[in-house]
Amino acid sequence: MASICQVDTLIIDVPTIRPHILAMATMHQQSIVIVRLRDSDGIEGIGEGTTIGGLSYGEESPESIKLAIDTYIAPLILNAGTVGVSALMRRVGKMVRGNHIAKCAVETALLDLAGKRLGVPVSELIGGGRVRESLPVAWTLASGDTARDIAEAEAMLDQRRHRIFKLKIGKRAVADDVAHVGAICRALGDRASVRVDVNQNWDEAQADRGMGMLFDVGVDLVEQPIARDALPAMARLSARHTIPLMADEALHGPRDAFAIAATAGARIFAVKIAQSGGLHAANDVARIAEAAGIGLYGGTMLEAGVGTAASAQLFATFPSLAWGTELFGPLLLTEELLAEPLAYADFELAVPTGPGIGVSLDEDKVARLRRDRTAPILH
Ligand code: MUC
Ligand code: MG
Repeated sequence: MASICQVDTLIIDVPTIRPHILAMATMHQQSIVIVRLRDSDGIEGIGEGTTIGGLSYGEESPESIKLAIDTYIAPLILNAGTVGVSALMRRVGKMVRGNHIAKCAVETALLDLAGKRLGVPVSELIGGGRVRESLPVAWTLASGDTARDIAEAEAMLDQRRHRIFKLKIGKRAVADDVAHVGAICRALGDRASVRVDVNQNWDEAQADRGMGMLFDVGVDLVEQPIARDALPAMARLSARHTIPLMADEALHGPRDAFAIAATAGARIFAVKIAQSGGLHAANDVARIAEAAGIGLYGGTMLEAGVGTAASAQLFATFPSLAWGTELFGPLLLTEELLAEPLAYADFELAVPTGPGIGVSLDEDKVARLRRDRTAPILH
């Protein structure tokens, strides 16, 4: 039986197409951790672990993701068989606490390899199998400027690329944020769905006021308005407001999903493979949501092509995906890292159909952009 005989990791820094302004950080670049596995038959599996804004979004950084894999996870999977990915990741989970993004990157690479060996896409290896071939994709307006955001949204509508827009707020006073969002809602009218993400930056009183005002200007949902561990306050806000609250940072896998569902803390879950700790854990989050009558949204950590393809493989198995996805990460970057870019058309992303996660890296790009390269590339 084939076994894993090589585990490599590398970090790639790619500038964003414009500054991406979130409540806790302004991104000028994205740092992508790539994992490559090779088995004893020479077959490769690839995975990605990516976070947002260094350590400002969560407890893992690009550097800690790489270190956790190199030092602690790689020795646990070296010489393991190439099938039984779920059982292998359970063993890893017993030896490595937390580090969900690192685990997701490794699990993705294991699933990619398993899918290639079996000749099937990863969507056939998880959940109940693939039920959709394309996914609606939102775009985030986060330039910090109302007129520029409206122009960006109009361009996306013209190109038929996005008709769902997520606005990053929470940095300015509540009334200023609502004025910004209201102007965008008025400009787009019923041509688009407008949502907001506060990235935990309000307290309960601000959230109460903000959610009421955002409902009045026509916003469709409010993502993570308050701190991720403020579950009683999330439940009070969900009970008080018609506008649905979507959990994001509060959701670090099935246990959080169960706690939020049990306390009616959110009406929508942003399911993220990285934050959940891998595709299987994210699938469990989705199953809990379904059982509780909570709507599903396919979230992102602004991954590049590998992580985005892996997320798409999982979201393609969700029977219901009422709120669409935000799998636009590669489009925010100035460099395409895939040999064949993902296909976005008619407001949707086509789920790759090839074996594994269905994408491969542009090796020249990776060699040129990897952080640890020692020699300049000669053109
Ligand atoms: C987040 O908090 O949801 C997703 C889209 C985006 O622009 O930022 C991310 C992070
Ligand atoms: Mg969010």
